[in-house]
Amino acid sequence: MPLDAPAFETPLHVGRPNIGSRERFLERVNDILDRRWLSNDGPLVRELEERIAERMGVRHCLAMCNGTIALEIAIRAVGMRDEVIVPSYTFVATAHALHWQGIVPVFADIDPDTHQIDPVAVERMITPRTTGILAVHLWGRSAPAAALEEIAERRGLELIFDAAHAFDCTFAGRPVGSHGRAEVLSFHATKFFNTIEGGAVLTNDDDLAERMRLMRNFGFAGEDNVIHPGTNGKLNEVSAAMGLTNLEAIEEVTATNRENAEAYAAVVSEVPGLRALPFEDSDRNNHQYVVLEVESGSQEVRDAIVARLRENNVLARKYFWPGIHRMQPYRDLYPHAGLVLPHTEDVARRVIVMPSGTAVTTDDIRTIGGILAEAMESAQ
Ligand code: T4K
Repeated sequence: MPLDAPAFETPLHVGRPNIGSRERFLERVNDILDRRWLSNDGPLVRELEERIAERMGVRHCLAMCNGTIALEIAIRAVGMRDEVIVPSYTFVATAHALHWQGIVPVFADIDPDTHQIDPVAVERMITPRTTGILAVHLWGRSAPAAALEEIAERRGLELIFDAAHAFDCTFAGRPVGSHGRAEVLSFHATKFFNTIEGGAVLTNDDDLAERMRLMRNFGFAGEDNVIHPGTNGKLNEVSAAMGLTNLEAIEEVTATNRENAEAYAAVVSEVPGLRALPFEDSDRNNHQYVVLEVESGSQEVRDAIVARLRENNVLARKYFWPGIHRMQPYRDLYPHAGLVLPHTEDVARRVIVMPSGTAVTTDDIRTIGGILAEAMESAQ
């Protein structure tokens, strides 16, 4: 092999889809074609909703066409308006969902150790216009739910969670679905569990569930009877077929992810200056996101490592750099936001998210460990 050949011939991606049995998926698609029922509250969507609600121990699971629309519907359904507090260190969809609903996202800083929104910072950002908090269980790790619930209760604010990364997770014994008024999942192709595109809102609130059920189907309460303003948030049957098939494989995916996370932690422990974000052992986690940090916080070193990985076809990502507050639609709204978001800025500079999932093996990770060690040495 020539010296400059990449370590991997085929690229290793972050977010390579985890896919269950091809045969079961195709069987289900055949059934869909026979039934000629492709969307609008189809039988597979209903089955998927029931299975997810049962697994998460929640009264209602409302499947949606994607996580972003699910967020928008939840935000509207709980009555958020004016200003809502949200982390800047998350995927841009979290803030876009508010902005798209005419709400001003007000960014609160994070805890640098956990990367989760900091309740003290949340409290600091509350103004007379604040109507709610949209927290994120980033990386499938727990947002400080109990502290946020206490603030929301005391200050009379709505609280919902973006749980896009947290499918099948349990935090301090509480499954996702039980925090705040509602929790929103993404089933995008890149997620631990996917329906190609898709998402859901989980809630134990019957009235809220009913409102969201109307909202996702144009407000229809039966043929010719529209009783609520609504949009099209429906999941289709082929996506539900993918979901049901992938649901049958999630124990396997979790086991693989966990093995990969442990393999990364082991190789990274041999590389001075790098660390892996740990998991809480008391929580059930899907281990989908393997998050490394450059301890010095040097963006140059982080970028050099990512570049070296990519030369070797290891397509690591700088999620969620540079922070939403530095992205064009929000930068102009908050030119000085960086001053109140020091930990967001610091963490965004140091993080590298590594490829994992069922397309990556522990042998691959050993090879990646070698690349990381060499890249770190030459970057310093
Ligand atoms: N809230 C949070 C906290 C989120 O992370 C997200 C989505 C949302 C809300 C919104 O949920 P959705 O509306 O998406 O359901 C990707 C995903 O598109 C996005 O869903 C996800 N978060 C985000 C973390 O990652 P990009 O812009 O990084 O996508 P892209 O095209 O660069 O692909 C990511 C990687 O996945 C690449 O390495 C390629 C690989 N990939 C992707 C697809 C679609 C594959 O290997 N196969 C595929 O089929 O946003």
